[in-house]
Amino acid sequence: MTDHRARFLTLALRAQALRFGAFTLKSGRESPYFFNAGRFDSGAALAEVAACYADALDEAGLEFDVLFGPAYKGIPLATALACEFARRGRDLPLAFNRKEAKAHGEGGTLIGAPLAGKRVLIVDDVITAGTAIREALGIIREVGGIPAGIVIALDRQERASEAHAQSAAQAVAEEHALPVVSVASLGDLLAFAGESADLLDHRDALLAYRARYGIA
Ligand code: OMP
Repeated sequence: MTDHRARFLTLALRAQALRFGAFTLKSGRESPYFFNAGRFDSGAALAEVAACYADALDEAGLEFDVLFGPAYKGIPLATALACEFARRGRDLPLAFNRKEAKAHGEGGTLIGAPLAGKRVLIVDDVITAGTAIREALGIIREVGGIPAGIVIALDRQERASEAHAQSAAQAVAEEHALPVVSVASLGDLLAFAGESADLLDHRDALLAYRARYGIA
């Protein structure tokens, strides 16, 4: 496992951003694990997670002009990533949206750098069925932005429905001809669980869940 994957999983477990038990997902599925990026709730944790995103992006070699963080969880992640790129000598414009349009002041739903004509990288937390990412693609295209790729912390590698053979991330990548980069995936978490005594107890539940909803 490459370094940023193991670093990210170690951090996520330490921050309790990755938890095990019984969780109902947005899709209605009952999952034995849940990733809550809201638990990266300190400057140090966000800086560390942003470095993992930046390393994953460097490895993938994606090209983009501006970062876009979808509300809400994408906002601190994209912001921290912009700070990490600046620390590495690359000052990138940053934008994000609000969920409800504002009728006064500057108005609208977009905040930050203009997206029109720019290659936009979406920075988000997790893909399960792909609904949140599709919404973000719609917002970017509406204002003339050019989606250039998607980076997420965790790819849960789930099929959007029984009828699909591909994972939701693969389907989004194919449908929109876009690269989807994840810092880590369910497969990485399983490999990691195989090496960690603390996670061994959860491994069977994760494997059963993957057998039911995951890609082959
Ligand atoms: P999709 O829109 O189905 O891809 O799911 C992504 C969204 O699900 C995230 O933005 C979260 O709101 C939520 N989610 C998590 O945050 N962590 C998980 O481990 C799983 C989900 C989920 O409900 O699928």
